[in-house]
Amino acid sequence: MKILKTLFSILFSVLLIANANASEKWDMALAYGASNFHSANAAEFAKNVSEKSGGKLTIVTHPGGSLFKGGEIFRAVRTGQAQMGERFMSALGKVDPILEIDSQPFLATSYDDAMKLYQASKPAIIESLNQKGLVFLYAVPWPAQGLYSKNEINSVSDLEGLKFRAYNSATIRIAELTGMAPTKIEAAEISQAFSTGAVESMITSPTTGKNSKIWENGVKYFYDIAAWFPKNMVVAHRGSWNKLDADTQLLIKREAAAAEEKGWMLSRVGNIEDKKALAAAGMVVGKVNADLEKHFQKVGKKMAKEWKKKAGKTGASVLAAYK
Ligand code: PCA
Repeated sequence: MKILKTLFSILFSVLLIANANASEKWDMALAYGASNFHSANAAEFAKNVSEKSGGKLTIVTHPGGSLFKGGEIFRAVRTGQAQMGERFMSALGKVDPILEIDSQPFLATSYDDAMKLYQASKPAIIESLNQKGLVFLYAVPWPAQGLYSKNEINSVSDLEGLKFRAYNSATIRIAELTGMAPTKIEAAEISQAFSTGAVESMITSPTTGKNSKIWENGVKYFYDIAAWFPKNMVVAHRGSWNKLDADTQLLIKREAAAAEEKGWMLSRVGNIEDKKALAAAGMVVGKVNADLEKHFQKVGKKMAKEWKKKAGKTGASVLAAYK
């Protein structure tokens, strides 16, 4: 009897351990608020994977920078502190210039071109991330980027000297070439930066302006420049990925493809609806005038040259594939 009891208890422990190995819990770090469409889409992706994995994998999303802030997520996933995360791709230009291709002004100015650029750059992006121990899963663009300002902007001289919130090297460069004073600030800190007067202008989507209720901080004007559609990407830590069985990996890939398709659709909707929301909140929503358009085109040309130099052979072949 005693032997039998011991045998049972050993068997029970073995089963417990096996079960623990079979069920993984992953943390997915998200920088943007839960109601942002990227975060909502990621939450749905995580839920679908968790439900369909048959208890083998549960992905828990942490929106609003609650696990890691936007600026920390890439490193956190690289080191496996988070098994999965979403990061604004073009903020990683210093890691690899190919990651900032989608923030080059006037390279892709419509969703169709943004998709073409994405397809042309995807193999190089996947390869670059692979070398850094990351598995690329999906990428979704923000709506077209526009200029926000506390004051009316009718000429380049209205922009000169303005304190400008930047989100990557490209927006810092635009500011420099325009005579503005840039500071890099994550989306989560936008409201505070405007309300304290640390900044008075920025370029971002109507979505991010809406999400940060930018009109409550004295920002009255939105000018639709629509010169690029920067993307968020979702990546996984390769070491964690390798621990999953082939079925679960396939499930994640399938759900990632579905999330990507849905995300692009949500972005298109936001590109129209979120501008309406800014106007409904009392903001003046319009286009930049011809003079400003010409200025930004000029800035774009200069930046294109600079980026080509930085991005070398890989950049050149991606541009060739795009065109
Ligand atoms: N919103 C993010 C990135 C691009 C966008 O539209 C931000 O402003 O940080």
